[in-house]
Amino acid sequence: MAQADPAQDYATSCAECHGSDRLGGIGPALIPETLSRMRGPNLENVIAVGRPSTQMPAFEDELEVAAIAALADYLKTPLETEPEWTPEQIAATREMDADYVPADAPVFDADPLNITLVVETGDHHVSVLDGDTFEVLDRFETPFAVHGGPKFTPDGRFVFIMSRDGYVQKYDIWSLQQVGRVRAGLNSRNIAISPDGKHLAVANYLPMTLTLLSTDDLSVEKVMPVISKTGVHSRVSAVYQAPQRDSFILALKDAPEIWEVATDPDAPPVYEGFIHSQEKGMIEAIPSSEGLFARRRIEIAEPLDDFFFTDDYRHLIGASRDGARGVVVNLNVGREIAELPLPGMPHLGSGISWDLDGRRVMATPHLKEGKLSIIDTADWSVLKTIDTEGPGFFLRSHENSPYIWADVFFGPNKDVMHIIDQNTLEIVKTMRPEPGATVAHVEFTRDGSHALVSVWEDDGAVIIYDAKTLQELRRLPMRKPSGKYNVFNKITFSEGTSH
Ligand code: DHE
Repeated sequence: MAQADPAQDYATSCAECHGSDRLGGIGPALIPETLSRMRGPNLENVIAVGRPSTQMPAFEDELEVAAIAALADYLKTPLETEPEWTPEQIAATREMDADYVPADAPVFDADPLNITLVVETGDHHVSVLDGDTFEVLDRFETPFAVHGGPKFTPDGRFVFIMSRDGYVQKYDIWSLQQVGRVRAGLNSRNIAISPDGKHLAVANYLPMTLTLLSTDDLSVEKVMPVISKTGVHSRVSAVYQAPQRDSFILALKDAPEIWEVATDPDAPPVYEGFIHSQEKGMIEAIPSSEGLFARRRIEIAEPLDDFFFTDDYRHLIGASRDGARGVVVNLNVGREIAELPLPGMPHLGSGISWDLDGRRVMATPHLKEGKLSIIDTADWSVLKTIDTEGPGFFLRSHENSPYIWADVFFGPNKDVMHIIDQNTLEIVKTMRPEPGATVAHVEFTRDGSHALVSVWEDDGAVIIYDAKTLQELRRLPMRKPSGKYNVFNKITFSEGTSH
């Protein structure tokens, strides 16, 4: 039997759609950074039988089983050198839709602030739902494999959506039309919008950069290489908007630093570096350039990611590398101030906060253990640990709801949704709306009267619940719906949602 030659097979069968450099073309990038995240059918199976309802054909008639296995292994090998993705290359991918016409007013009767977007990962679309009638006003195609929350302009009119291959799509909710697209990175994590809605930051793994785009026309404003003070190049795990600070906060995957990037053109000097003086809390700072996109480094003991921020954005909790601790950083003084035990890999980015007996508390699920931790943000103690039927991924609540909705995402009970009373911290109901299916991620309508839950399967659905009685009202069929995002809850930074 002939020896398999995966590089040749790639060039013959894959390169035309996925790029000769494996960085994507009309098909997605085929690199380990993307493929290790691939869930569902495995890679060999996709090569053999293709992907239904996409342009990915089946290769089982052309390639032998051993050749398919060798090709799958080849795709999982890292690229030999880190590819460049310069501002010029980014700019060359920018496509603004010629037939886009900005509407003077919403082209529908629904409340534009009660629109909810549903990301349907089954066939890479977003459904635009009227949050009152649950009618689908539009269903548009997204780039392949959207990840993280779409980000809305402060007036709620435009939304930006990012794919793991680094594409950013701009969509006009009033006109129900795509405005344009650009590829801001080659493998990206998430996006954040500046408080004034003018700048969009894209956190990249490949290359190790932060791309800053103008939200107006998706043009490149700046590409910041991410290099630590000691010269370590780092991937950016995530970027977050810090509204009160008028900045972006960056989690660095490979370097013991947190970066703060100013989004206010009139920002006072932010600081290039810090020298800790002996006196507690005092810092000597070395000023860097002033204003827009000036960068400040906060040095920490080890890389942290998956941030939860307090409401005033003075503090963040990040997850430690060993997945056993939460580390609290005071962003004002720029140093770690506390640690708390959170074994089982806390998923702090899904954290939500509320008032409990006069205390400001937050809750976080854990990705490796079936429990939720409730934390007092005044003294950073763990108030309570709630046992659930398995590890969860997302939490949601709303100012007008007394309940926390907590999914179980992994394991045999992935069809479970727990309802927890915010005051007693007890599970008051455990639902199994679609036995055997993954049931996850909740979003509320603007007024908190309804909760929307995803049946995260290819022939899935969004289930609409009465958020008070917890009764199911309707099911909207959807293709593997994942996250759902209500415009009002997002632009007002509702305490019951992650940001
Ligand atoms: Fe996510 C948000 C990181 C795997 C679906 N995810 C986020 C955010 C981060 C993050 C930093 C916040 C960004 C934002 O919204 O701006 N996610 C990670 C990981 O590190 C992790 C564990 C591994 C990885 O593959 O990168 C991971 N995430 C997943 C999935 O496997 C999920 C379930 C399916 C998928 O789409 O890949 C998934 N992540 C989501 C969703 C959000 C998200 C739906 C937005 C939640 C929201 O309500 O805002």
